[in-house]
Amino acid sequence: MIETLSPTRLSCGSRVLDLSRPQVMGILNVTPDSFSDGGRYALRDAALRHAESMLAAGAALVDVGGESTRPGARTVSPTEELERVAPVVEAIARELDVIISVDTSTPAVIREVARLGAGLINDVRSLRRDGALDAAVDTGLPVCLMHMRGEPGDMQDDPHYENVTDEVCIFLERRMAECVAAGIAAQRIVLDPGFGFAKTLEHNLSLFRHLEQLHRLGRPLLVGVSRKSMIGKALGREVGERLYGSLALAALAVTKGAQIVRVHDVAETVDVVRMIAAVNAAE
Ligand code: 8Y4
Repeated sequence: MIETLSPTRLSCGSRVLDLSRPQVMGILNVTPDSFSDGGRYALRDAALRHAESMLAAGAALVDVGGESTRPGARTVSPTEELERVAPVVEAIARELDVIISVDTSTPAVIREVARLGAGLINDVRSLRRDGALDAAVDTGLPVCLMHMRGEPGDMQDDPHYENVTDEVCIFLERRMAECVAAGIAAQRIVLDPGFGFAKTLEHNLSLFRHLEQLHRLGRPLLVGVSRKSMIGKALGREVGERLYGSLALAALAVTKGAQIVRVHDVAETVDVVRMIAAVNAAE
């Protein structure tokens, strides 16, 4: 069994995340595409119902995101991002007993969702946008720092690494030190190698194989691989056909000591994670 030195509890605003067993973060998309003609509250209500079903399926966190990180995705103004995310965060905080993670890089969004009851800031840009670090410091919330190079729009343009695992480790160690220097206690930090962000299939597979090395940084690890193109490429599967590949990687991530897995298919992943925890609890 992988032994990690990471603490077993993460304080997330008014709630505590128990990391003595692996936890599932459910992905909640709040991009309005399919709700544009459903009236003012259709998006919020659909998101609330989705969050409720993920909570019932065993998710400890839901990750709310209002800005697409897909290559080529349209950029969203801070106002538009806030208009998408804030009502959803407010509704979930009011209605459900779940930790709300918000996938954002935007200072105004960080500050407002903290006020509305978010429990974790999940920033794929590791708080490198102007003002984001100060905003995160002020919230007092934990943050997930993720490895990425460049921006979502250009990150897949021919990425190169000498040793991807070493370089991801060095990046996360440096970024963690910068965040600590700015006033985010190390105990508030979760780390993420950023699968699919500025990495080829070979980079993603090698990074996954050596995932244990990231435990040297002494912080809980979050892994997000659900339905990603590394599964599509390795197996030759379209996005709708990646459940089994996603579950295999969730099982492997947890076996390698990842404390949080970020997934679309919560019920299926919760069974995988609970089964592994049951075996690991045996004599
Ligand atoms: C199909 C479905 C294909 C989803 C690709 C995707 C991560 C993350 C994302 C991650 C953390 C995504 C916001 C990309 N990935 N946050 N966010 N870690 N912490 N793509 O790996 O899900 S968005």
